[in-house]
Amino acid sequence: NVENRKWFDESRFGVFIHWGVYSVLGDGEWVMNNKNLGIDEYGLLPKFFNPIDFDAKAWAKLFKDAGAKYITFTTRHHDGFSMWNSQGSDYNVVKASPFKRDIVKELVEACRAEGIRIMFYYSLLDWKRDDYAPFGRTGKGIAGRDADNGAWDNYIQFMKAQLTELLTNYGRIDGIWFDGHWDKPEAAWHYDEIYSLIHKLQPHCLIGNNHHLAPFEGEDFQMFERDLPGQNKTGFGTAAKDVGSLPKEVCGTIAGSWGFDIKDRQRKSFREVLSYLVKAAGYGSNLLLNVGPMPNGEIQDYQQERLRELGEWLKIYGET
Ligand code: FUL
Repeated sequence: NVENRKWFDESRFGVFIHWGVYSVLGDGEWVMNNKNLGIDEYGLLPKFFNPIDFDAKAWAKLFKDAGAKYITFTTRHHDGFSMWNSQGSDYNVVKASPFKRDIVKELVEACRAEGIRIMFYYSLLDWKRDDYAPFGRTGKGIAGRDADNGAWDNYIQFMKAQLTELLTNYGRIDGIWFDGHWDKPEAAWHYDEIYSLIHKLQPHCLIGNNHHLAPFEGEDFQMFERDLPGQNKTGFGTAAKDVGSLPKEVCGTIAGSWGFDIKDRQRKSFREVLSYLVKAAGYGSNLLLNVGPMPNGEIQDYQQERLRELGEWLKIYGET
């Protein structure tokens, strides 16, 4: 629906937030797979996730000052840990961490109070659940999963139940940002059912999917990972032939990695992030610029600075 997409098409700037129990290790959000941590080993991380300095209002204020029109928050990344009080899985921040607070709820409320729209990142791929078997392209080295106990229908039902929670319990949500498609063949995902469920629950809710292909039926915007539309320089991008006519969104990071990485040796300068924003806009695309908050709940100073600098720039040059 073109009307529903209008705000997005005009937004130009959003903040991406990668935050989860992986942040505790300070080695990026793929650490479970990259270091082949077993289910029991990785399963200790929620016990250490206690972000006492998390202040949703301060984040929302920062995003507002940055000139962001929306945020996209990792409600559940590939590690399968839910950052809200999920009924569908006890492996969540309220039930499995000492923090016991519903982070999605706090963030949604704080951003909404600042007039910032909310989108939810949601991973299709799951490195933890047994019903996700047979394993896809990733996660094969993760010990402790029961490869014989796949129950795909069950997994799809589980995703539907979680999406229903996210789109029922948190008020108006403006988009779902799917990721992890590439782990399984397209037919596995039952997109027809999942997309229609989303639009049934919240008709205006936009759907995007990070599959690096032409948009599929039912999607509302097309995303380009770490690349400008059609420039597949990083291998995460999309070939020019696959650039469609939907509203566009380029996503990139301020740091080198998405989730908190303590080494963090690829900090982008203001000139770099600004040129990213301007180039994306030149393609008629939004920039979704990522921060990777630390396990204590703080966003690193230099990432805050980049956001504030962009906000200052947008205040002067952002209006058309
Ligand atoms: C990718 C994911 O695998 C990364 O961890 C990150 O979330 C990026 C935005 O999308 O496909």
